[in-house]
Amino acid sequence: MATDNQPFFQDPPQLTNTFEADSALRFQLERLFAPEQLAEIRPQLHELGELAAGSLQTLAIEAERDVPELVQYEAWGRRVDKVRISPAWREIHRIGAEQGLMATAHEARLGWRSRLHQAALIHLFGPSSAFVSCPYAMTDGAIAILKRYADPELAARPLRHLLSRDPDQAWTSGQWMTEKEGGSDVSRSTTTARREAGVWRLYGNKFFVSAVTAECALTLANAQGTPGLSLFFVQPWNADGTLRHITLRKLKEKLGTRALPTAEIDLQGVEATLVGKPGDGVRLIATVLNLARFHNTLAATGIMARALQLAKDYAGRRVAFGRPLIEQPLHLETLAGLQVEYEAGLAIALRLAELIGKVETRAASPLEAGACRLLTPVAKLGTGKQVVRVASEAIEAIGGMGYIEETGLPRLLRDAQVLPLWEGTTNVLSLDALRAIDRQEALRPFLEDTLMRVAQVTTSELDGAVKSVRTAVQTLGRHTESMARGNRCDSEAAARRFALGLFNTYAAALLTEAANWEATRGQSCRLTIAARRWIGRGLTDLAVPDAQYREESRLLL
Ligand code: UCC
Repeated sequence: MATDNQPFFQDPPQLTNTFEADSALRFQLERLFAPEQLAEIRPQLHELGELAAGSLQTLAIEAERDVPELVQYEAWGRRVDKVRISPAWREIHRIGAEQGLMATAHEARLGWRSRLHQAALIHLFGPSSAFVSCPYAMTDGAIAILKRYADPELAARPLRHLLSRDPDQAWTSGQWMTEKEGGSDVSRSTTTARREAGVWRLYGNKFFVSAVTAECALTLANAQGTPGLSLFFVQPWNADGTLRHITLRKLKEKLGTRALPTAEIDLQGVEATLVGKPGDGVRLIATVLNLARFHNTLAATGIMARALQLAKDYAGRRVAFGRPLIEQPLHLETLAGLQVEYEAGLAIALRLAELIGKVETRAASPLEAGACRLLTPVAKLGTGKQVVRVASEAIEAIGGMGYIEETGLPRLLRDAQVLPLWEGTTNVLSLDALRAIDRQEALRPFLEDTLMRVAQVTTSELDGAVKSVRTAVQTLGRHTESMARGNRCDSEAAARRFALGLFNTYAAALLTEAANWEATRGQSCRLTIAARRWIGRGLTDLAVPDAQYREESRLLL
């Protein structure tokens, strides 16, 4: 309170070690790792949490202030197409390499749990990385593709760089997929690959090159003489920072991710190497898409954690109507609701990490492999929606000052908004869930895995939760059967509700499983509360917009 001599200044929200402040993350890791494994990785998680609250965050703020600049012509009139990048952005890359954000997953020192380890690192790194996390998302996919499908001799050098923990050696990879004609419908791509003097050369335009400064990229093109799109590997940059047979049309002005140099480029004969079989490009790039969607999920959980950390900290510092916000009943309930959202999203993200790790190390059962295929779009679309809600509510929880840049909250909301659309919008992902069900028969394993999460629950306080999960699984199963008998338009029109039903139900099963683990160890009942509240909101809303309903929708519009 202000006195005559001392004016009032509000304490701003403070960031402290983001790992130690994240009780949800620490709880889940304790549950999912063997104690000796957790003891091994804990010091690194602590260190990254410290960096994320300190010097890494300072670099991210600097990178956002000093945004990338396209230098199209040099002083003497020559076209150079260079991208000037902030030193802070480069430094964040160096920290990413030193932390082994890619190497951790692919060296697989902890077997399939290495993906979990990596997930925790990306979750902590993301919100203080000025979206350097984006090139890492694409790099992860490129590594997987090069390992699996490229000629080993060709792949050896890029893989060495992409996996390097040495910041002077480390590369990242881009993924150039979107064209003017095709963002979601990639089959409309017009880029061509021509065979010239024994090498492939690419011609066309790529409209959303998310991180143009990456040292290499995977891209799709129509290869001469082959139907369908083919996958190519490109190294676009010369050592002097100029582009090889590529011109840079512009850097995009985006709502968020402002430090990230996203470009439109013209391919004018850049040399490329075919990866895999000609015409197999879309099927191959699905591996990259799926890993990028996993990273998108972690970007969402990272931002949710950060927004909540700031909102909770502030609620303890800000006094209104005679007491701190955290003691105001409605404010408390609002924050608790956001915490439940976050706990659910995090549980799903970490389960996806487990499943991906198992599939990659061939430790997955067929059931787990099927569940992984369907959980990937479901996790991405569900957390993509959550993060915008949570970031927006966190701003509101801080009030007018939450709307002010210095608190760091506006950047979180801007950045959050890319997550429901990057690498597939909510609707595209909902249709991918249908694709996984139709083509890979992924529903049965997904639902069985959901039931298995609650099969071992022994705590009687969780009986209601278990029952709700089982009922929701039955409802989802019945819905799918009736959709299979109905017409395609109906199931597509209902796909988003259905996918969100899968998300809600799977999250409920995971929270219940975790609550049981917590209860059997005699710990607090935090997760029981989270599971009950998550389920209390309702798990499925599967009303099918049939032909008449859609006609009414047309009238509405
Ligand atoms: O544009 C973008 C930038 C936005 C803003 C960027 C700002 C920068 C900030 C970044 C911050 C991080 S993002 C790009 C958005 N576009 C996409 O994500 C693409 C969305 N479209 C899809 O996901 C489509 O479903 C396609 C392209 C994957 C497939 O479409 P098609 O042409 O209909 O293909 P098909 O016939 O359905 O699938 C071809 C094959 C099939 O294999 P088979 O024939 O063996 O069954 C499919 O089963 O690929 C298989 N397949 C998959 N397999 C398709 N998708 C998958 C999958 N997800 N997993 C496994």
